[in-house]
Amino acid sequence: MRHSIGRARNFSSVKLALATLAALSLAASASAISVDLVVTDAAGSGIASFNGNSVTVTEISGTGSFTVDVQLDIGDAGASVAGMSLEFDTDLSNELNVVSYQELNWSLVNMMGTVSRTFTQLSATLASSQESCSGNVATAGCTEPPPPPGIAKPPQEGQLYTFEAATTGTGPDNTTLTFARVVFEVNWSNITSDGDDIFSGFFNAQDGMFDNGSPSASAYCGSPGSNPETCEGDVTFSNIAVNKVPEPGVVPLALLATGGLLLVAPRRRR
Ligand SMILES: [Ca+2]
Ligand SMILES: [Ca+2]
Ligand SMILES: [Ca+2]
Repeated sequence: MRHSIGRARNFSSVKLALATLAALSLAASASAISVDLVVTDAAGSGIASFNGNSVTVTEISGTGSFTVDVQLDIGDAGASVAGMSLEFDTDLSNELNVVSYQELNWSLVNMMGTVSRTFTQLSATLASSQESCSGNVATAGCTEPPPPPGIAKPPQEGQLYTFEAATTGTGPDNTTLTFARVVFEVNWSNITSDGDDIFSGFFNAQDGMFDNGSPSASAYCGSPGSNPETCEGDVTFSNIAVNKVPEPGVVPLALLATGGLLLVAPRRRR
């Protein structure tokens, strides 16, 4: 099911389910899960290239957008619960807008080539979402609520909080799943080559992942700086950078300057 970005919805059922499963957590048994953000497609004018964790935008304005798949690379301890979030434009630069996002189900997927396992959403949508905004500017998704007259609206980062899936039985293991899919459009005038712009992590309080441990699932832990982080290394996250191609005028101007010197030089020798 596809969603456009909107305000927070009721997610008490997600919290309850995660809390219930968290309460079952006993001994630790670690095996890594990697959350990989992968740019899988781009459309519209102005996208120069995309490759894995990066998108390069031309200097030409247009309506370019690109698709990010959130992939879970799950090890042999498996995953019975997985919840994670995305943040973007955390530097408040508003380089990106969300066009759409999806959570994806795996019902009766043939895991490991032998058994069918169900790994499905606990909630029909996200816990909450927020568009990145430039402040007191009516940009896409940023007009609700409108700022009162004469009051500046502060800029804000983008948030897509808690993509989740879970099972009450045995979840997937030794596989890579496309867990969620997000389409972003670029705001040309704001794009800069400033490092990562889209981040994956345990950013929301209800985020977390649990293995297939028997009889009770054990919690995975996040990478340093994430929440939870108490036993770092079980879950690793990746990011995406959206950059501009180098200024097209720089090289031609340099060549022109060199050519000008060459033209001037012979005259001096006369
Ligand atoms: Ca935005
Ligand atoms: Ca940025
Ligand atoms: Ca950027």
